[in-house]
Order: sequence, then C-alpha cells, then structure tokens
Amino acid sequence: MNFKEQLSTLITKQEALLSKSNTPTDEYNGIYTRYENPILTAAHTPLYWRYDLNQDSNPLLQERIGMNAAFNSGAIRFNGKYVLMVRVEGVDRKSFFAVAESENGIDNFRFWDKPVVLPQTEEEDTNVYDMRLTLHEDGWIYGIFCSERKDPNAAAGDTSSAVAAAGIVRTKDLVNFERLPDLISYSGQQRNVVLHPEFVNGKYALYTRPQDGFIDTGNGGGIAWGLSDSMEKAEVKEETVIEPKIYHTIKEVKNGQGPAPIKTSKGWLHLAHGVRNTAAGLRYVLYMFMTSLEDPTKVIAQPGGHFIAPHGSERVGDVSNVAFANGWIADEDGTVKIYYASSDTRMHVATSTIERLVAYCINTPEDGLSSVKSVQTIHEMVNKNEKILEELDITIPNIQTV
Ligand code: M1P
Repeated sequence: MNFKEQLSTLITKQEALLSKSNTPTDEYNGIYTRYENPILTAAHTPLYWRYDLNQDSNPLLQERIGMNAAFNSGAIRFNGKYVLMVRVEGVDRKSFFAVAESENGIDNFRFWDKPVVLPQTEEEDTNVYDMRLTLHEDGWIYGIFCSERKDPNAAAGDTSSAVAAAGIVRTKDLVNFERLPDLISYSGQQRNVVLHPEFVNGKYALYTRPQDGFIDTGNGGGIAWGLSDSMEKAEVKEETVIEPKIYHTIKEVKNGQGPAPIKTSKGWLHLAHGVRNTAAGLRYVLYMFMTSLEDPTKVIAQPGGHFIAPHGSERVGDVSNVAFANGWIADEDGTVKIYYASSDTRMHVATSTIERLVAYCINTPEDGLSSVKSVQTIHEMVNKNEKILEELDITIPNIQTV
C-alpha cells in the first residue's frame, strides 16, 4: 500500500470506530444499564495527533506519538453536548487533558482538535490527571485535578517517590483556562479533590482526601470536607472526614469522591471509589452514598457494597481490576449518565435515573460489617419474599422454605 492508500485505510478504520453505535447490554439490576462498547479508547484519539502526515518527513507513515489510554474523565453538559474532560495518557506515561464530545452521551464521542493547554504555576506539573469539572453557582466552570511532582525529599536514587497536590483551573469555554494556585491544605498530600457546586455559609466547599503518602493514605484517607474563602487562593484550614475508610469493606484501604454530587429533592447523590487490597493487588470499585441538603457534611444514606465493579474485559488493562469515575451528567428529564473508566485504560458509560439512584441509596441495606449481619439481612429479605411470592402466586423454582 502506498502512503496515501495506507492513510485512507487508517482514516476509514478509525471512522468506523468513531461512528459505531452503542447498545445496552441485557444485564438487569433495576439500578443502572451498562453498554456493550467502551465510549473512548486510545484508538479514538485523532490520527493527526499521532502521525506526521507529511510524506517527505514520514515516508513510511509511522506513528510518531503513541497514545496509551483514554480514561478517568470529568463530565459536563456544555452547549447542548455531552462533554468529557478526558485523561489521555501517551506511551511516554504522561497524562494530559483533552476534550471529547457526543450528541447523545452514549456513543460517537469525538475529541476536539487539540489537547488542552494547561497553564502552569511557578512549579511545573510533572503529570496531571483526573480532572473533576464543577459548574459552580459563581458562574465559573472549575476543574480540579491531581498535579504530581517528584518528591523533593526523596532519597538519592529514589526516582519514583512523588507528591500529589490539587491543581485548580477555571474556564467559561473549556478552551481557555485560568490556572489558579494549587489548593493549600495542612494534612499532607491531596488527590481526588472535588468542588461542591454551591456556596456553603458563603464559602467554597471542597471534598478532599487527606493522605500521608502518594499511594498509601496512611493515617489520612476518607472523603473529607473543608471550606475555603476563595478559589483564587484556595485554602482549607480544617478537613473533617465525612466518609471514612472502614475495615473489611470495599473501602478498606482508601476511598475518594468521584464527580461533584448531584442535588436531588432527597439529598445530595454521591459517586465515589473504594479500594481494598487483595493477593492480586488493589481492587477499585465504585460506590454511592447520599448527604443531607441541610448539612452536606452529614451522610444520610449508605448502601452497602459496590455499585459498579469492573466486569469481564473491564477487569484487564494497564492497572487491572479498577473501576474509577470522576464524571457524571444529570439531564433535565432525570436521566443520569455515569462515565466510568476501567483498569486505567478506557472509558465506559452506564445510564440510570435520579429516581433509581435515590431509591438504590435509600433502600439498599447498609454494610453490617460482619458475615453474621450479612446473613441476617439476607434472611430478612427471604422471609419477606416468601409471603409476597405466596400473595403473587408465583413460584421461583429454586426457592425453598427456610
Ligand atoms: O490506578 C487506580 C487509580 O489510582 C489513583 O486513585 P487513588 O488516588 O484513589 O489511589 C489515581 O491515580 C487514579 O487516577 C487511578 O485510576
């Protein structure tokens, strides 16, 4: 194939991928619907980011800048489109942000022409990732992300220790970004920091995740809450853990707020990730909880266990066994599109509604924190169901009288 033919083949193949429609899977849980295809992968990134298309300088049409993954995306409804702030990772292991949009939020996501140019503070970020977008009632769209830099106190020869801080930008158009100083907090490192969409007592409210180390949260951990007078010089003097990590749960090792919470008539809906350790390494799952409208630091509903765990092929990737979400979009009709990534590699969508998510949070039994309590909860369910099945005159073949 000559240069032009090869290029046409690449374009045709990618076009087929980008225009592929997505369909719901046939799994049912009454809570959310999963979809067959990932919505974004490294292969969705524009060919003109990756290939030098000048035949003189690239006669063999080689890929010059490889892309490795497209995952952990912030999300917002913008100009009538479903817009994701995608964490794209190059083969050089540097993550950056790039915007992708879709008309229906389910398929046909396409990247905007160029990745985001992120203004820097005095101290350049080595790596940036996991931006949460919040349309705040002050009128700005804020993006809070992890800014990672080499640990200045690392011992000689230690080339992997890093420090995580919360970088902050704001924008009106998702093209031009104003970089604000990194969040100042007094609890060590920060990752998974998210801005609450409303003022609380006239202040900006932030979900934080105090952590002693870069990976190990140590004495910190837990989703915390802090207030800041401004975002131009954001500072939380006090952080209170409102959603702690707990022994022998899906958030035993650490947890972190996902996207900004969604306001409902029954309370704030939260999506978060919880992490536990296993012989096969860390396992990241998504879970939900609700906080009070009157006092957003008060957890009012805590369904036990995970909400979404990596499934089937989602379990395999660069960092296997990970489900992570930092974006969701609630439509005016109550539909909710949940954007989650699998195994630090690709993006997926699941759909639900405010009604279903609230019902899930309020009615799912809490984690009883022991096997005996779990069995008790199942027995209570079976006992109630026996009477109901009798009334309905329905037999479920494998149910037996207990
Ligand atoms: O690799 C899994 C995730 O690890 C980190 O999450 P946390 O701070 O909770 O440990 C982040 O680097 C995240 O991007 C990544 O998906």
